[in-house]
Amino acid sequence: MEAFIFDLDGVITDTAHYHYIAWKELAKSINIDIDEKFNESLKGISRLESLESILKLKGREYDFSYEEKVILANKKNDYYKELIKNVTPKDILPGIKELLNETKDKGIKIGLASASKNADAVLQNLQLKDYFDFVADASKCTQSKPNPEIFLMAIKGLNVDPKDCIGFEDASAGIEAINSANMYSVGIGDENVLKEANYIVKNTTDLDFNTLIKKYIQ
Ligand code: B16
Ligand code: MG
Repeated sequence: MEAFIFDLDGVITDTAHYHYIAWKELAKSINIDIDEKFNESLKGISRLESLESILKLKGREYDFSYEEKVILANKKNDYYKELIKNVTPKDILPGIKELLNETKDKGIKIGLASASKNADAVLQNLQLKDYFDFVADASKCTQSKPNPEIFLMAIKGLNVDPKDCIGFEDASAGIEAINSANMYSVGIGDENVLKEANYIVKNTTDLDFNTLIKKYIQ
């Protein structure tokens, strides 16, 4: 085993709620209402694609030029950046710190493959930055998950063989990306949603280092 590569939102911490508040505020400014159920469909999806999806709710996707959409997406990001100032180490999902410690102790590299351009700031606020040997830069990524690009960037940055890596995701598009990158995939969440994963756990508390290795070598 050479490396563990993690998604951020929904795996390391739950920033989905902050994304939701920020999108809700932005949507309200253009008279669209979104609910928490709809927010589920935005998980793992890039900023501009999320905006498209919100506009499509009301058939408004052709009402705005590309430049106007960029302005709206930036506005959402300004709200979001304000909200993530509240993120502290208390927001690390249960079991993650233990897993990161054990992974480091065993000399396994740790990487991040998040679609979020704010990933670095979130890791800083969680005080987890030092655990990561490589953080893939979402701003240099041209293809969203389920395309494997962001995971392939992490694999390259860590200088490892994908077959010797485990990828962790909470979104089905992310599991698809891990599988396409030829890594072993671990899904965290609903088994009906994450059915393509090689191994699925309900919660981050179920991520036990020895079990993960056992499952991987089976
Ligand atoms: P940003 P992940 C994803 O993070 C979020 O799940 C998704 O809701 C968000 O739109 C996306 O990052 C882009 O984030 O606007 O901060 O660049 O799950 O890939 O860690
Ligand atoms: Mg995620």
